[in-house]
Amino acid sequence: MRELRNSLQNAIMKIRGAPIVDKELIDEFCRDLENALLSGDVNLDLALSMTEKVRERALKDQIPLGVSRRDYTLKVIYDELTNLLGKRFAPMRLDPNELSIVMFIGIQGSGKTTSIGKIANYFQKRGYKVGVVGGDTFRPGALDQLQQYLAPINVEVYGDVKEKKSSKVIKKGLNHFKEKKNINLVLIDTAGRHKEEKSLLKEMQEIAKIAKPTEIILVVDATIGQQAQAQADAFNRATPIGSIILTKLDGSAKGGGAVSAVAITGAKIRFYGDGEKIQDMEEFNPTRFVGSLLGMGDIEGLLQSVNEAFDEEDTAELRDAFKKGKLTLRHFKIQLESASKQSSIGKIVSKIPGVSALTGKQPTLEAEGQKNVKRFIAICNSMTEEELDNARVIKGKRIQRIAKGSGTSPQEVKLLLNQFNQAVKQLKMMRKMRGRRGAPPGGIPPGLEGMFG
Ligand SMILES: Nc1nc2c(ncn2[C@@H]2O[C@H](COP(=O)(O)OP(=O)(O)O)[C@@H](O)[C@H]2O)c(=O)[nH]1
Ligand SMILES: [Mg+2]
Repeated sequence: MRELRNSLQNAIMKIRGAPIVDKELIDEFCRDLENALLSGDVNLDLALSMTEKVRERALKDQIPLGVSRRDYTLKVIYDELTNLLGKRFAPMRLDPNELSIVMFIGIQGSGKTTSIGKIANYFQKRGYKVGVVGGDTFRPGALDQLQQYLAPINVEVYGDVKEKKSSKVIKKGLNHFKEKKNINLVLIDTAGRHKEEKSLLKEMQEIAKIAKPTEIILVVDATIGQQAQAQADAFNRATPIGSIILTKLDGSAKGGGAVSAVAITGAKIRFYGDGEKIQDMEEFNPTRFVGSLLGMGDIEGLLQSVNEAFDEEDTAELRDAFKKGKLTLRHFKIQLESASKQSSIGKIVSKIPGVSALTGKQPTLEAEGQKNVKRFIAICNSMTEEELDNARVIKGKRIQRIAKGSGTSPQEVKLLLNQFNQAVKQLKMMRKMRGRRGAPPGGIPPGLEGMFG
């Protein structure tokens, strides 16, 4: 995973660091992205179609007002990677008031025993009383390994070295913990002397008959890359109560292949292992997983600001105004209102020069900025329809009246008008600079992008 992470992050750095995000840069980025995915063992078709989608969306989507093409492109990459690696977050939910029985299957060496320790630790931390049944009677030393691994967290392991039949040990172990009343989660380790899916599923059915598990977890070694798909697919079709743990995502160059391959089968990936220690397991949350893959710690903030901009109903109207070069105070008011709704006003509003001057430029002055925004909205609200449509009629007495009506000062009204006039000028200049070159269909006219950061 490290290589995939590094190459993705390198590609993204180019976008983050570039002064202008244009078609050329997006093309270059998409080539890098494709290479990164392919060297991360992601299936060829998946990698190609994902890259194509990123290119399409980054170039042709309507970019919401107030969002830069850079941020929007980053969001698109993020969206499409999340799609690729599994949209669904399927946390494991057990009923603490009932006895839950979770059975682990998987081929030998896939990481069952290790994962049992990790799951035991995970649920113990969440208040569960956990017991483990050592059902691997095949491998010598299997019980020892289990006991040693779980000793530090004080989880009892039931086993019987003299009993050679796995089903018998499991039956006895379950009875043992059922009698102990205080246990509410039993994890069952199994042997995995299989080479292929068929015998794996057969064993699953046999033990399931005895144990009647709440959930069956297939443990898959991610270093097998795309081959994980066949296992996950067969398993996913065989049992409705099945989920998956992917192991060894720490070391493997093929981790991306395994995750994407399992994701397309629609199987629920619950956790992934990223180390040998008992703490080395994470919930598989595609959103967070992709965030860490892209090294975008601030991804939540970025998504939020883009989504907030998307929510803005008046975006289309504003976009139209910019396109036609006809900005009115009405648009200014819409922008102020949207600014007042946004959480990090400094960050967002500062992208629009005319408005940012009104709200205070420094993000640290957020509270101050919010107050100012409210005053300027009040000013707009005290204007007549005619004034909102045509700012030029606002002079002398009218300024006095608006100030009075809004509980502000004539200076503030003038400040608002000044900023508005400057924004209009800026808009005209930008349009002139771009000449008559057309705007992309539906998008922000290229010359105006500077207004949005
Ligand atoms: N690096 C790494 N090693 C792991 C992980 N999970 C399991 N292993 C190692 O893989 C080997 C096989 O694991 P084990 O739990 O015994 O597999 P089992 O045969 O399915 O029970 C052991 O050496 C584990 O330490 C993981 O997430 N990361
Ligand atoms: Mg084992």
